[in-house]
Formats: sequence, structure tokens, C-alpha cells
Amino acid sequence: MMLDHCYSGVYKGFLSDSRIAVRLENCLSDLLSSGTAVINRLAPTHSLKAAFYRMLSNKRLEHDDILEGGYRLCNSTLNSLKHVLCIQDTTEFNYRGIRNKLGELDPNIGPTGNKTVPGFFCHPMLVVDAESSSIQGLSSVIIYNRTWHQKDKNERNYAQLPIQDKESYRWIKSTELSRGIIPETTVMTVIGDRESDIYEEFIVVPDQRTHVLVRSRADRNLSDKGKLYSRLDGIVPQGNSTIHVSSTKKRKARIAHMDISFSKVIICASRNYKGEQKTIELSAILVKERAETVPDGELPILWRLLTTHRIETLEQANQCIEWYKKRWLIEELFRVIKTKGFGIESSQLGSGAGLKKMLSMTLLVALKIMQLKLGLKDESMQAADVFSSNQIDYLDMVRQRVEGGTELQKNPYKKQTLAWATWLLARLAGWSGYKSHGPPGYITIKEGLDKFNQQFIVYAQVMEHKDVCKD
Ligand SMILES: [Mn+2]
Repeated sequence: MMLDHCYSGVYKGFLSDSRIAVRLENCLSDLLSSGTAVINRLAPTHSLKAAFYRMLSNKRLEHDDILEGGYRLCNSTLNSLKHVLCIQDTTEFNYRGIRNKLGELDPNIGPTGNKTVPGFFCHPMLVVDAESSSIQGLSSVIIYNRTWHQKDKNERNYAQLPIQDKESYRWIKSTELSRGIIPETTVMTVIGDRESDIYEEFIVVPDQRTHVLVRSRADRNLSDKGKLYSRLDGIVPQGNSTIHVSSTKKRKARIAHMDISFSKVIICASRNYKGEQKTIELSAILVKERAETVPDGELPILWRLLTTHRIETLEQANQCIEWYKKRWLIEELFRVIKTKGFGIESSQLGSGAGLKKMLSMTLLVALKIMQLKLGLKDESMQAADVFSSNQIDYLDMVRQRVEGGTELQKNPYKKQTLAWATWLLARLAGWSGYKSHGPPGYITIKEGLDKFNQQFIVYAQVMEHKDVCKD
């Protein structure tokens, strides 16, 4: 799977029109090597631009077709895996800048969260190996939009609607779609943030090989008349751990000391739940920062997790906390496709269908970037899994340029591993290279890959020229 042709053959298998398949595979490669979803920036020549526009406006290719190729790539990596984390979340895409261009008649565009900005929503499920944390791919992506003249929730009596008719059904549907992609012998733990604390999800999603792990949104009633939060607060902590908190707008960087409590709980259905099963047994975990590390003016870090995994020991509780922490990977995926990465919201396309196709392509390509970064942790991955041999030769030339004189400034990874290559990409983007400065971020790696690709094109042309001269 070379970076420059890692998509070849993916679509030929199932798109009936093989010309569209080849064009799509080429466009994905171009997108990957350009690092931007803005066509004016990604396609240097007029004919390449035209090829992109033609493909994105082709009515015989839908965004689900593009995603299907991604599901197939994901499926092909899963056979030997015992347990995967299926991390889901929703993000919105705003196209404020092209409001006039899109118009209110475009059926693929509607109001987003703030009700006036045009755009749509995307709900992917990211598959991660539970053991190594390596990213396997996407097992489902639901892209949807609201409509401009929809009645409000009160008028529609929204709370009373069956779950299938609510937007929140996506949290359940995504698992159902993913079951078809993830082999039956692989255990799935479906992870979501507070928004996916939905009673139906606990009833419908779990089966022989499927578990649910979510952050609690509301203080639920328990079957013995108690409340979830006071139950958890009443338990003497069964263990503790520390977490590294990086600084954000709301939080100071620190090493937080956390108390951990857990309990079996039987929660009651929400008032509007229409199904038969009115209670369900789950495990609940409380992770709460101790007062001693909470800075003045901040609230303690507090997580309440609910899961169908059976938790009887501190070790099992810690394991679930570790799995839940992997949720940040999906936030990173959103970051890589948005402003700091591919700039998907700066796209100038004039149609919602085209924008959704561009988003689908960008999701697949962004995953590659994330895999590069994760290669830093997994030294069994080889540069040749991602780069062609000419690209590796060129990487070695980059190495001679960017390595400094001292031991500390040298590439610390074994030659020709993926980590070795990623270190070089990050150096190209201006990252210091010192281990003590922390690992490079995704955006740095993407910038490095952009630079590398620009330089490699020139190098490849020179090499080609040399070959021609030899003949
Ligand atoms: Mn969310």
C-alpha cells in the first residue's frame, strides 16, 4: 500500500463503471499528496481541476460509493483482530462563505447547529485496535442534513417520536452498519460521548460480541429508587490513578490525581421509552479528580462512564477508562479534515452533493495521515507499508539534510520503519526533533507530508530525466 497508489484497485471491484473507479482512485491519490480539499489549491493544472469537478458532479457516483471503498479497506485489516474499539461522534460542516451560491433549493444542504448557517452533519465510526490502538479505518459514516423549513421540536412532538425517526438514531444505526464490516469473530466496544447516553442504545446494540461504553449525560433513575450520581458518590474509592492534563481554554496543565469508583447499577428506561424492557443492568465507573490537584477556579475533572462490560475489579475499571480515553482519536480526525488540516469548510463547490463527496474522500485520506503519526508508537510498521522505494530513497536524502551533528538531533528510530519516516516528515515541517519536546502533532505531520510531496515531485522528475539521458 504505497501512499501514491494505495487506492488503486479499491473501487474497480464494485463500481460498475470502471472509468469512474479509476478516476476516483486517482483523485484520492491527488488529494492525499496535495493535503488540501480546496480544489483551486490541490489541482495545479486546469485539466486536473476539471477532472475533479467532473467527478464530483457526476450523478452516477454518490458519496456512499466513495465511503464504501473505505469500509472495504477497513474490513481488509480486521481479520486477525480480537477486539476493536468503534469510536463514534458527530461533527458539523459550515459553508457560511458560499451561502448565496448554494441556495435554499439544494436538497443536500440545510441549517446546522445555529439554525442559519448552511451545511450538513457527519457521523463517522472509527475502528481502532483495542490492543495496539492502531487505526484500522472507518466502518460506517452517516452524512446527513436538516431541511430549511422543518418545524421545531415542539411542533413535531419530537420527544414522542420513535427513535428511528429521531436524529439521535444515528448512534444506533452506525453500529448496525458496522456489524456488516467488522468480522463476526471480532469483539466490538462501541464508544461515544455524552450525546450517546441513550437508553435504547443499551437495549438494542449489545449482543454476543458487541459492548457499549459511553459517558453519562444525565442522572438516571435506578431500579431501587436511587439515583445514579448519588450512588456513585456514595462509594468509597476503590483505587486511584494519575492523568496528564494538557492546557486548554478551560484547564491548566497538570498531573491530576484521580479517584476511581465503580458499581453494578440497574438503570430505568427514560420516560418516553416505548419498548418492553424497562430496566437494564450496567456497570458504572466514576473517575474524579482529588481536591488536592484541582487549580483554584476550576472544577475537578469528572467522568461518569456507563458500560455493558462487566466490571468487578479495579483492573477492569482501568481498562474501560483507557478505552474511553481513545475517543480523542475521532476529535483528531475532525481536526485533520477541518481548518488546520484539509480545510474542508473552505471548499468552493456549488453543490451539497459535491461537498459531501469531497468530505467522503477527505475522510479516507485523513486516516492515512493519522496512521503515519501512530506509526511513531508502533515500531513494527515499516516505511514500505506507506512509501514507495523511490520515496524511501528520497527520505534518506532528507535525513542527511535535517539531522543535526549531535546524537540528540539524529533520527532515533530504526532505519526504514514508519516511525523513522514520520520523524523525518515532522522535521521537514520545522519540528525540533528533540524527544524532550514531545511528539509531533498530526497537523505538523501533514505539513511535513505536503512539503515532502512537493519536493519529491521535483526529485522524481530529475530522476526520470536522468533515466532518459542514460537511454
Ligand atoms: Mn460529540
